[in-house]
Amino acid sequence: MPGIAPQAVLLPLTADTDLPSSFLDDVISGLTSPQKSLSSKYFYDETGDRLFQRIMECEDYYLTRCEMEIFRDFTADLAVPLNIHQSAFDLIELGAGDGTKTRHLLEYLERQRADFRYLPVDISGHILEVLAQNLENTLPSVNVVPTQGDYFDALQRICETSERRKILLFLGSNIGNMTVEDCSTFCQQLSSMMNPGDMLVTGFDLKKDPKTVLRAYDDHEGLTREFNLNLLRRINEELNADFDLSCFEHYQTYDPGSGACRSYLISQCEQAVTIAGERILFRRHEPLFMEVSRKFSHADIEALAGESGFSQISEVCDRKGWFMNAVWLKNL
Ligand code: AVJ
Repeated sequence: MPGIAPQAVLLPLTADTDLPSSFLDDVISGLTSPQKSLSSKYFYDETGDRLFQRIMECEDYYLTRCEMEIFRDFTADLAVPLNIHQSAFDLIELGAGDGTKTRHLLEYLERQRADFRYLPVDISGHILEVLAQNLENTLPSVNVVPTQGDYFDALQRICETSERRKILLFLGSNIGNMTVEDCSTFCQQLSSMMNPGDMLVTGFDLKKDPKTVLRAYDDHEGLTREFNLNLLRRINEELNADFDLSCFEHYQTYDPGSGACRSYLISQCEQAVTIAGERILFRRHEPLFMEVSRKFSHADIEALAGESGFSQISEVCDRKGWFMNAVWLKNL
């Protein structure tokens, strides 16, 4: 396996959970339901990855910069509640990506001579190779064990092979893309796989001036618009469909009460789209729901911890108070 640090051992790869057939099934089922929708988990093909990279760098999208500030400038605030000298532990990152934020924490743990392994988990084998290579070059003494695959499958395999205390990282406000129910189920499922004393660090985007939130998803450069339209292009390419991208317009909403920021593509005319032989009709101005990015209050976050079997032991925010990394301890 080229590009993997020598000390890294790749656990057996799981089956790819995103086979074209389930992609097609999900697309058809979303487009034939009364409220048409597509799943934002399909945004991230190669072009989608590149567009999201540009979104993270753009002026209007503040989330990444805020969380980076926490990891870079408040590393100790984040790390102290983790009790890093209590015992050897596995630091498991769900959806690690290229690990740019985590690097600050890893450097800190190294300096503190904590006894730990870093286990990044990602659906993308490619990004894990990039991550492992970067860490080998810059932090060669950290023991890195990448795992490719679905979060719960990967976590299951890690639990079967290690008895150590677990500290889980789930960053980037990825939790915001789940509905209220899915989010609750997800946290409970994580909790059920953890032991008392294990911890979970999650990144939450906080409720704030609604205009600031809306702007992040309706940016001046039109990147979010392109990001959404890219999924239609991907469906055309991979599922043999004929979406006319010029007949859909991006429409973003933010509801400051619930904290749901939603994106839609609005059909500009009455039209038919064919996908793998199936004809889908769109009315003029019919919305196609693409993604929810939920925003949380401090109280929302503590309540979520409580209902999922955790106690919140610490919260660290950026200077503007726009983003929070919450540290949860798995209850006895
Ligand atoms: C990667 C899920 C954190 O919801 O803020 C960015 C994805 N969508 N712009 C988010 C996204 C539109 C992003 N997350």
